[in-house]
Amino acid sequence: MWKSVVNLAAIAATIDAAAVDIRDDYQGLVSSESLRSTIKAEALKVRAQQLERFAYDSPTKNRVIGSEGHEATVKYITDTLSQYPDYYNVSTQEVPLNVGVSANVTILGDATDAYAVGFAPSGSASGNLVVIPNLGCEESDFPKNATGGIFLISRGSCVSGEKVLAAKKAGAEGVLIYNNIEGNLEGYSLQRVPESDDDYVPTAGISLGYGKGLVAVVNGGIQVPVVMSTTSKDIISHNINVQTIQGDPENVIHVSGHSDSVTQGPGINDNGSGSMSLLEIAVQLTKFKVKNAVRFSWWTGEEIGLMGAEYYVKHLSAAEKSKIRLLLDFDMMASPNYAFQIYDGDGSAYNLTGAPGSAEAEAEFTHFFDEIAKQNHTEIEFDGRSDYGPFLEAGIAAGGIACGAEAIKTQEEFEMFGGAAGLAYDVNYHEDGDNANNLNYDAWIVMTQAIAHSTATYALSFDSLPPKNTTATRKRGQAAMFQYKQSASYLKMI
Ligand SMILES: *[C@@H]1O[C@H](CO)[C@@H](O)[C@H](O)[C@H]1NC(C)=O
Ligand SMILES: *[C@@H]1O[C@H](CO)[C@@H](O)[C@H](O)[C@H]1NC(C)=O
Ligand SMILES: *[C@@H]1O[C@H](CO)[C@@H](O)[C@H](O)[C@H]1NC(C)=O
Ligand SMILES: *[C@@H]1O[C@H](CO)[C@@H](O)[C@H](O)[C@H]1NC(C)=O
Ligand SMILES: *[C@@H]1O[C@H](CO)[C@@H](O)[C@H](O)[C@H]1NC(C)=O
Ligand SMILES: *[C@@H]1O[C@H](CO)[C@@H](O)[C@H](O)[C@H]1NC(C)=O
Ligand SMILES: CC(=O)N[C@H]1CO[C@H](CO)[C@@H](O)[C@@H]1O
Repeated sequence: MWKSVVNLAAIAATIDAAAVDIRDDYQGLVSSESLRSTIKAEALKVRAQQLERFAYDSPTKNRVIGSEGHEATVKYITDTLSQYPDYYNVSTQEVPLNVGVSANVTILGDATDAYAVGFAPSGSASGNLVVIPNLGCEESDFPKNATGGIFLISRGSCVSGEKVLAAKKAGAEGVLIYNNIEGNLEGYSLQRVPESDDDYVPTAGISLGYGKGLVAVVNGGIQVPVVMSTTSKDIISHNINVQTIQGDPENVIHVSGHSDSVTQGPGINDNGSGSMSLLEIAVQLTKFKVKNAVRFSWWTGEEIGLMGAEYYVKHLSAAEKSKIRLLLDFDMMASPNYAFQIYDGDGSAYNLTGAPGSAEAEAEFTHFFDEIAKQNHTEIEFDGRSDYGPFLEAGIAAGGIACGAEAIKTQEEFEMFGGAAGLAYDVNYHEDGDNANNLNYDAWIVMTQAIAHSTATYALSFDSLPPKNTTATRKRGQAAMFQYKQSASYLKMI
């Protein structure tokens, strides 16, 4: 709350410099304890419910990129922080994206249920079906002598975009991707190859059952003619970047989450919880002075392949990259069957490390859980699976925490955190049940306190991090990304 002032004109002259000093609840220089004390479960709940309304008010009932629910989310965050013009510089960055609209596929003369794959262009293709063995991740899976045709490939093991690029190279006119688990591919966010230009052929998705049936028919020696047309559209989506006007802009603590959901549900834990933790912390931070500049970002297009973060990092100059001392990324913060997981930035658990500073970030979160929250914690692979991936690859130190997605809680974790062993951390992961009622608010408040702790700690000082060193870190990030691409968690995402 701002103090009401009698003489607005008189105060206006000085308000710029003194703005933060006249808040009723202004509390001076930030500290971990003071910022943590401003975090209230009730406020988080209100924000989660707000996001859920955006999703449910949207015709598509989600907050996927290009939807009204996502646009409303972006507007809500920017409007909220634009209320502090003396404290934050709020800007949005246009991110051009391609999303699937519709696909019509006729097989053996019959129209079939098929879904447009967002990364592929609008277009038509026809030809006989060519079954690609294995999973189409190796060049050797593809025929050397194909002259056109619609290639049928199973989802799985590598990014769908890689398969389609390889198919095109091998002469495909179009591609049908069938699911590798039960069900059709409606609402899946099959991923493009990061950084590649959109040079794909028309691609549509079909169900596992239908795909397997077609494999059997073609392998039985029957020619299967396919006629397909797909529509996708270019949209402009937005990253939100907000930076404190105070604080040293040459030494930035960068705190981020993502603003979009998948198609299947409102996306309140994944990953509305992380983005609302950030928003609440950004609002509360306005009560305090900082020494280092604090930047908050909400990325778009995470769910279709880290598009927003990738775009952001790609457009950062070397000088801008070197200002970011540490990137902290927060995604699912309120999983119902949670575990407190810290990114293994020192590689002690999974043998993957990031730029110098990543190990220290892990140690800071460990300190928080051990000494402040007095909670158990585990480590998760520092594999680039979320928006910190592009930063890792660019040699920027990174860290973060998570509460668990679709993986199963072990007996040992059950003993550490309670909940249920043998069940997913979040049974609603990427489903319509991922709403405000299914959040674990106890976990969420601890996680948000952890974000507040790290934000305040680095807003005060980077003394605990190694000095800036912009050389020779990129390799490590790239090694991590390479290893990541063979990891089980990656295989589930594509
Ligand atoms: C605010 O941010 C924009 C975009 O990053 C930048 O161009 C501009 O210079 C910033 N303004 C201030 C006052 O820092
Ligand atoms: C294409 O190559 C495969 C093996 O490489 C061969 O079995 C097949 O007969 C060839 N097809 C044509 C049309 O040449
Ligand atoms: C698919 O068919 C529907 C109904 O005929 C039509 O409205 C839509 O534009 C078609 N889409 C494509 C990609 O051809
Ligand atoms: C860790 O990874 C490095 C390089 O990727 C490898 O040389 C080393 O053997 C690994 N260590 C363990 C314990 O797996
Ligand atoms: C931490 O885990 C141990 C089991 O490994 C359990 O006995 C203890 O109660 C847990 N502590 C908290 C604070 O949950
Ligand atoms: C920067 O890092 C590289 C590799 O980790 C190291 O060889 C080099 O000595 C470091 N430079 C400075 C100034 O610390
Ligand atoms: C696609 C997806 O699941 N997005 C992210 C949601 O949050 C989890 C946990 O942090 C990430 O692992 C996911 O990548």
